[in-house]
Amino acid sequence: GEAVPASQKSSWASFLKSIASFSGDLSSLTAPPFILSPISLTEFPAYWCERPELFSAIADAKTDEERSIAVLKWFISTLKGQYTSRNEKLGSEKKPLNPVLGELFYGYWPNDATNRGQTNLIVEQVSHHPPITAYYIENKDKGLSLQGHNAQKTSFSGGSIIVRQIGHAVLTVKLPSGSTDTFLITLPKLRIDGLWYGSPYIELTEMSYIQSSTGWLSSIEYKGKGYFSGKSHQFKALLTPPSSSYPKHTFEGLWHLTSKNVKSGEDFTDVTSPKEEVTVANVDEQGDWESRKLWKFVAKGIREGDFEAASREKSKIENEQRQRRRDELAAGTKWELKHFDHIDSDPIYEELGRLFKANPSEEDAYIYRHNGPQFPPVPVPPTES
Ligand code: 0T9
Repeated sequence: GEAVPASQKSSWASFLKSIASFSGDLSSLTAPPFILSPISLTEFPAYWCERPELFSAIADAKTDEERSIAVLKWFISTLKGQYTSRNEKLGSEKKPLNPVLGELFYGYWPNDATNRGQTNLIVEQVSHHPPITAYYIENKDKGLSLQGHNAQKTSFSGGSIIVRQIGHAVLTVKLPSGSTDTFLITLPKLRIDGLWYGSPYIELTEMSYIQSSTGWLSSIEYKGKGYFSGKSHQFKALLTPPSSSYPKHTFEGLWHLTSKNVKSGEDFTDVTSPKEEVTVANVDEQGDWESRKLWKFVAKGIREGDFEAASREKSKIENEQRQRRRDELAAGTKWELKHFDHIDSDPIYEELGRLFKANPSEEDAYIYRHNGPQFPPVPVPPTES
């Protein structure tokens, strides 16, 4: 492989062997330095809102149909960030830092002159083994919230890592009438290709769904190279009206570039312009459990190529965690989550999932306790006149 540094070829080969003969939690496997990312998985929920104007536009839709289209447009426009941004930023998909139990990530996107409202992000690592990340994203000004959690089941097939995403997201839209439109969002399956050459990248496969409580349903199909147009990162989404079996709208294109409304020929999504990264407090102002503070020295080691320092600092964190678990066991106490309550079965998932025969038919959830930090209120910049 060309992307693998000569000195790490044998360690990459043995890493690939270990993932091939392994199923379960990949995050705990030790990988060679060149493939390590200095960013923790707790930062990933920020990908949901890096186009804040598309998120806030959901609140401005006039009808149930328009709202479902706006949700689909926002969702498709997040995929580039979620699944290809590490390739752009770090050169390839890389192994993220494996969050510790209780790790936190806070951030926000400020309001602006268009009055899109401020959007806040609260993330907590609610399980270490298996890794589970819970998040809550809220634009109070617009009456929008997104609550979800993420876990993965991985396997190895035909030289690729197959990742089934466990978890879902629930988007709640407060309508001017006082009622709400609730959307259940399921997550696509991933295939991680390019492993052999040491330059992993993600392709999406199979289907995901967005079911509105008004009855509108988006069914999104993902295809990569070798299908349909032969290009990478293709999708086709059908939007079906309440209790109908025929789609009214079809959207098609490349989720990392542009797409179109097939019938009208109008442009649908376009993510070729820069996205807006989440605003996060300086590391020095962060609490000890906040991701960038917690991983500061590990991340520094990885960024500067000082992998001995990185692994020393990582061991410190892991030993401290092991000691905590031992102390809890001895004291008969257990770790308390800070921002979320766990429920065994999510009634929204069950109710909306039934409408499109979601598989599985039940999922658990983490419900936000509305006890997040105070985010700095950001003054709206004056409009030019
Ligand atoms: C939720 C996303 C998820 C998290 C990541 C599979 C993966 C961990 C989970 C699913 C986000 O909304 C979207 C994007 C990327 C996913 C990660 C890609 C990845 O490789 C890791 C796994 C755990 C690995 O690190 C595998 C080993 C690595 C050497 C391959 C690059």
